Parts: sequence; C-alpha cells; structure tokens
Amino acid sequence: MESKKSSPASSTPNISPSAQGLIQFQGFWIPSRIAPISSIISFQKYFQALDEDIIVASKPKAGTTWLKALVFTIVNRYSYTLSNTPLNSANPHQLISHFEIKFYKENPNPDLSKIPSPRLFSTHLPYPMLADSIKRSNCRIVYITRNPFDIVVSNWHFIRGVHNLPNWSLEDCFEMFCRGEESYGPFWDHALGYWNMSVEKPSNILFMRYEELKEDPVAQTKRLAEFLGFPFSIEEEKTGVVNQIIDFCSFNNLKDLEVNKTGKMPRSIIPSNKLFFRSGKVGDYINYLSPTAVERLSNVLKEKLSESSLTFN
Ligand code: PAP
Repeated sequence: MESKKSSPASSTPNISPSAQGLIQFQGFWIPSRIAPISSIISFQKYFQALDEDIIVASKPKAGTTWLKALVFTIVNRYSYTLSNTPLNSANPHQLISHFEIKFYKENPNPDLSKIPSPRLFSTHLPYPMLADSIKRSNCRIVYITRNPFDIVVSNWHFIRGVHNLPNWSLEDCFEMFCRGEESYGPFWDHALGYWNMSVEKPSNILFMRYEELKEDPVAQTKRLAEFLGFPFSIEEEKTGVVNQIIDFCSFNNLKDLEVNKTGKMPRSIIPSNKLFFRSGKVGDYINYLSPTAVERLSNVLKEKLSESSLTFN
C-alpha cells in the first residue's frame, strides 16, 4: 500500500499483534494491556444488567468520546446545567466507564448496585461477547460506528501514542486492519453483530453513525434522546436546548476544556486525554490513504458484508 502522508521511510514496518498486546479471544482481537482477558471473563460471569441500564458500545475511534458526552448530557440535563456539568472537569470516559477497561479490571466482581439509575456503562466488546444478562434484559445499547477508512487513520495515530510506537508504519497498521487484526477487530464482525441486533430489537439497540451525527446533529441528537427515554420537550426544542447540548459536546468545545488539553485519567495507560481529540473530521483519511488502499479495503468490506444489508461508503 502506498500511503500519502505516512511515517518516515526508516519506520518499523511490521509490528506483530502481540507488540500491541493483541490477543485473539472468542473470535476477536482484544488489546489485552488495556482490556485484560480476565476482566472480560469476570464481566461475562458477574455483570447483572438492569432494564434501566444504558450502554454505549463502539469500536475504538468510531466516536465513543463524543457519544458519551452526548449521552451523559442528555440523561443528566435536569441535574446539571452546561456550566456545572462534570464534563467541564472530567473526560467523558471517566463519566461513562468501560466494563472491561475499568470496572472489571479494577475488581473482578465490583458492587455496581449503588450507581444511581439509569446506570451508564460503556464497552468496546462486540455483541457476542456481552454478558448474557445484558442480552436477556431490556436495557438500552447505543452503538456508534464510523467509516473504517477514518477509523484506521485515527487508530494509527492513537496506538502510536499509547504504545509508544512512533515509527509504526501506516502501511502495517492498514494491512493488519484488512486482516481483522486490530483492537476489537475484525471491524466488519464487530459492526455486524450490533447491526443485526439493532434490526432484531430496535427498541433495545440503536445503531448510529459518526458521519450522520456530523451531518445532521439536531436530528441525530433528538433520535438519541428519544431512544434513551429522555426525549426533548417542545419547550426545550423552542428554547434551543438541543443546540446548546450539541455545541457543548462539539469537538472544538470538548477539545479546548483544560481537562482534555492537559488532563490524564487516573490509573489509565492512556498518557493524555488529548489523544482522544485529534482532528474530528469526516474523510480525513484522504490525506493518508492512497486510492489503491481505499479500493483494497472497500473490496474486503464488500466481501465480508456481502450477505448483509449493512454498508459503508
Ligand atoms: P476511543 O474509542 O478511544 O474513545 P473515539 O472517541 O471513539 O476513541 O474516537 C476518537 C475520534 O473521535 C478521533 O477522531 P480523529 O482521530 O479522526 O480526529 C477524535 O478526534 C474524534 N472525536 C472526539 N471527540 C469528538 C467530538 N466531540 N466530535 C467529533 N469527533 C470527536
């Protein structure tokens, strides 16, 4: 693959999955330094879902941080104003934490019963790996996905920062992605699991796309609020509450908050919160991937999704 703006010629061309701590488990590649297999097993064994629970699900780099900010703000808008919301001093990942990266990593069987309802959780795990209690319950799952070309580029920047692999080549990252060897990959199996369930159980699983949220934030934010069971009233719409929430959760606003410019989450291996905010654009991949590479991944997707109604542009 030729990349347009790739790493230097002296780059480390091949980084094995294990150099990033990737381990294949239950059919997916798990970044085990961030999400230990033991924490996934504990989550599957012990987590007891409640019908009121809300779970933000995604593959890394699909728009998780943005979606968490929106979900937290929508659900808590009667408790906090935008000037005193905890989002002003905490990264969205601290307010909606991952099962496998936080709760079950810190304690194999944490007491989650004291968390006020609705409990807000998140996960990067694919649908088949969720605890059975989630699948049996009536809880709500919001899944966000994004065009995989932007995900590859975003992930390449992120992984180099997190694992201190400054010379890892985009070519190698891209090839691994096409083989499905990337965090929580294969991408297509991850998206398909949630897509199929969103078709089967639309009142329990909402399937969102980063690009649609960018293109029509008002319609998508209203759709999200309705799904979560916290719809906007006519009065709120009239007084501009929807737009205020969208502006607060926008890339530029969140990126410029001190906590996201200079902060770091306690006990996290992510060295800085600013790694969650890079360019925040749709189609940035065009500056990195050659037309040949784009065609190659498009063909992989076409083949992998050939029996599904799910498509990516
Ligand atoms: P994570 O899964 O590691 O939390 P995630 O939040 O899903 O990452 O994705 C980060 C991407 O979302 C980054 O994209 P980029 O590398 O292409 O720039 C990041 O910039 C973007 N992002 C973060 N917050 C927002 C936001 N509020 N609005 C739009 N994009 C955002």
